[in-house]
Amino acid sequence: MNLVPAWKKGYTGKGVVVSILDDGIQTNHPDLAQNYDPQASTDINGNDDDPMPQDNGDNKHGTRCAGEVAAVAYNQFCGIGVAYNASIGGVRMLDGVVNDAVEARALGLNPEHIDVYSASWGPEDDGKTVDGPGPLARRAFIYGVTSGRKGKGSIFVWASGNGGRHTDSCNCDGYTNSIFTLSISSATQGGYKPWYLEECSSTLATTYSSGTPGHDKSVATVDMDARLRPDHICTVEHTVLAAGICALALEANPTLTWRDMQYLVVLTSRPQPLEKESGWVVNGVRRKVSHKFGYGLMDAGALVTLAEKWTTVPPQHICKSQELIEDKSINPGTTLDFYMDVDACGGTLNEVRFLEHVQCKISLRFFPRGNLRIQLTSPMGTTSTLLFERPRDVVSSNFDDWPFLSVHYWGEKAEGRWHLQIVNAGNRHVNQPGILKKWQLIFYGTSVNPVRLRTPNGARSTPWKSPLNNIAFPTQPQPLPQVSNNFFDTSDYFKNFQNFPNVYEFSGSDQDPIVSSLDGKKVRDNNSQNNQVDLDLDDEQSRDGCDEQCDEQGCFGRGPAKCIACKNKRMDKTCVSVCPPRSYADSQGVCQACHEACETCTGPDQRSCLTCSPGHVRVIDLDICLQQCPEGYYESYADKTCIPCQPNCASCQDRPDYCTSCDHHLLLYQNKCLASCPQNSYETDDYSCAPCYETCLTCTGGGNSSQCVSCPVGRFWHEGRCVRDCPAHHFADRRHGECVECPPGCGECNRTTCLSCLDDWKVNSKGRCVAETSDKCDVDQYYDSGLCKPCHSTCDSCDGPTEKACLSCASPLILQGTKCVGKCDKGYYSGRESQLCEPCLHTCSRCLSKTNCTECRTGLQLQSGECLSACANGYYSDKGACQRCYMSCRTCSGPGRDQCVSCPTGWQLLAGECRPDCPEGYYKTVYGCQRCHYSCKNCPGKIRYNARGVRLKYRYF
Ligand SMILES: [Ca+2]
Ligand SMILES: [Ca+2]
Ligand SMILES: [Ca+2]
Repeated sequence: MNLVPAWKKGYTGKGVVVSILDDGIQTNHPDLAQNYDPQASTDINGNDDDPMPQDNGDNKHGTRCAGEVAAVAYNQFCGIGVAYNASIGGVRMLDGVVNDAVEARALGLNPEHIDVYSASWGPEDDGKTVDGPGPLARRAFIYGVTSGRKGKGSIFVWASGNGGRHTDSCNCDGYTNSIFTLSISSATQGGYKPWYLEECSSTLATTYSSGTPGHDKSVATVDMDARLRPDHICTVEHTVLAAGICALALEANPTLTWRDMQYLVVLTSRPQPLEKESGWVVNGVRRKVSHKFGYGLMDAGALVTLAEKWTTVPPQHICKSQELIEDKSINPGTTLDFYMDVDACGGTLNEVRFLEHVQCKISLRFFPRGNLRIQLTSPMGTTSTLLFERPRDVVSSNFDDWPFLSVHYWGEKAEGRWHLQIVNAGNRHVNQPGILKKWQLIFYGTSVNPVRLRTPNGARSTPWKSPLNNIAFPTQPQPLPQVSNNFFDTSDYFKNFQNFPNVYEFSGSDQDPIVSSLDGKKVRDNNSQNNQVDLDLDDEQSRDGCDEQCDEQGCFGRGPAKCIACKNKRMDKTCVSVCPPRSYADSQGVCQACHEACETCTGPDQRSCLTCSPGHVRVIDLDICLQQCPEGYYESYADKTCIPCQPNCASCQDRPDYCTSCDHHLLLYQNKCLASCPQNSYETDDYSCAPCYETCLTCTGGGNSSQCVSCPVGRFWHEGRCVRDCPAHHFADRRHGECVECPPGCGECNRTTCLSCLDDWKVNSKGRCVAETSDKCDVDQYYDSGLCKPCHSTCDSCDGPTEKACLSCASPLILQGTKCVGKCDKGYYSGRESQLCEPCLHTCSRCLSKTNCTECRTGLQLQSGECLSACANGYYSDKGACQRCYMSCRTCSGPGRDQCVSCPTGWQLLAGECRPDCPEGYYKTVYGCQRCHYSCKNCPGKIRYNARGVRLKYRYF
């Protein structure tokens, strides 16, 4: 990974802070202790500041990594060895229940101080899960990239996953599939893919893992919490290693933003050491990229060299295509092709001409989902696989607005025809066609050439003269020369980089002394550090006739540009009374440009906006301006704000409580996210509720009339159906709403007593029907063809020879149907007064009495002796039995106090907990607690203030 050149340049991570979000780190290790940074550390599991791991055998990997790191100071296989002067902290968070709130606390720890967060966890790597961060973690990501590192953005280095042995796809993991995370895969020392590698199009680059054969095998058996990826010796190291390399780049250039870092990794990673593995393609800007390794092995030498010369990329534009509602059926055995012509928001503020990330948001239903392969081809001809087949994914059938991410189009143009392909490529049998409901493309990138390097003498090449000039990327796919293997030979790295035809070309020679950086952060020249105007020594100084904007020191000529110093503010070299719009006065009184996202502001960065620029929307709870509302928010068009969806909604529309998808497998029903489906509906395999057949009250499935569980008043359950009249020889049990079969020979009955008998039968003294012929014989005999024959020994009376022809039993046996048994079988109970085994209610598989079930039929939930299709409010289902929710929850998904899904009236839901009121730092809305502005400790709600106490001009509900 070419570390020596970076170290030779003197970069060791000094001044850069890295935090490892895992199960803790060994803070007192002799070699780690001197770099240990308590401000980059906390213990969420232990609720204290010391992230020292528990020494109980299960939580070794943080410790082990720290140990291995420390063992070799220059160990090139561990991140801290890589950046051996970086400050290192750790967050202990995986050694306990990991939920949204825990994740958000870790991701949001001290973002002003921590530069790089390293994480290697996410949804279960079982090859069938599709899940991502919850609302709080999502917000922590957005806040991190927009406001962390004083607005330059936190760097989240993320492992692409370890589910290779379950053929998992990292694009089904919403953490690594996020644009905010720098996703890192791993390779063996020999340059091959390790057995646990997951392939996907969101992986950016690769580092070596220190995996050794034999070692790898043992870890497959480690049993861990479902939220965790299986423990592995490489899991931590390879992301920590990438984090370490990022730390070197940040030391080389502390102004790098989170997007700059991704650019640098794309541009400097090397495919060559990993080309023994198949699957490399050359994209439209002639870079090799792979689903296994992204853009290749990270190269620390090249990264710091490029970082030194790097100029912050222009602001991110986000262009959303239309949402194409297809509603096309996906037939087994076919390949479906869909096309979309996009203009990349040309001519608007959102225009994207140079791509970074591309998301393809898809809603579809197909069973089994794991059979599908989804591919997307760009206008420049690059095909990226958004989803590989996952043979184990046979439990679910849907993707709901899932934003598949590809980084393979980086640098390409967005405009043109995109081609989406859905292939039923797996081996599983498919019973019925699926449906592609809709898809949408979201382009992230810039409208101007993003790559502008500083020339060696320190001046910058002229940035973006005109958006129409200097289009550096080829606009058409052309036959291209192969990328040579020594292209990234680091000895001559930069020369090659410059000379490489047409790729990320930077050009121009006009040097502008006052270059403002593209995010609006003014780069001041050395002469204008304060409010003093440059003095021209030849000019005569005077105190008379000076412009009114000059202060008492006077001037050296007429007009506001000739002041010695300014009375109020200064813009460029002119004194002004107030700074113009789209600027603010810095501490020296000099007007500086606002961030591009701000129309008016109090500082240079994105979170200092007072009002947003045209084409921008304000994310109200984070108080930042963005081009588009992020996931989990909806846009209020009237006041151009992004309002968070209600807790539990993954996405919503028009209102916080009008959910269009749900978090963490809650059920979507009538645009609400519920813990269980209401009566008259049942849970489908894609986590929504569908109505029962009209005659059922509750049901286990829909569509046809034979999946009823219980019936409305006036109907009776009979073999899965709800009927108005029970069939012949059945008793309509009004109390229990079911039809009960009469005893043998009965025409009509009343529970267990015959009221009338069939022809040729008559009621005997015990209220049972016996054959007319029976009184020709003794009680324990039956009549057959003119002869009296003995009953089976278990019967007291009978109408045939076998044990299944009893009409009554010899004491102490009891009658179950037509058989005498010592004890009632499963599904029957013995009534206390009658010597009969009576059938349980149709919903029970075991019972003590008609109304006291102890075990339910499959798919039903046992609640206080009743078998229901769903647990009552206040209960959740634990393996078929309803258990009580924590006392503060109205409904819940588990027993914990933070597993509430809804709250009692008047209570507030926050991070899964119901509280009588919103905690400090939040304020109350009808949709739950919302976070106060980051500068407030507490806030009243409707009126919100920015950092300087200025009242903001927007309305909240
Ligand atoms: Ca602790
Ligand atoms: Ca995974
Ligand atoms: Ca990512």
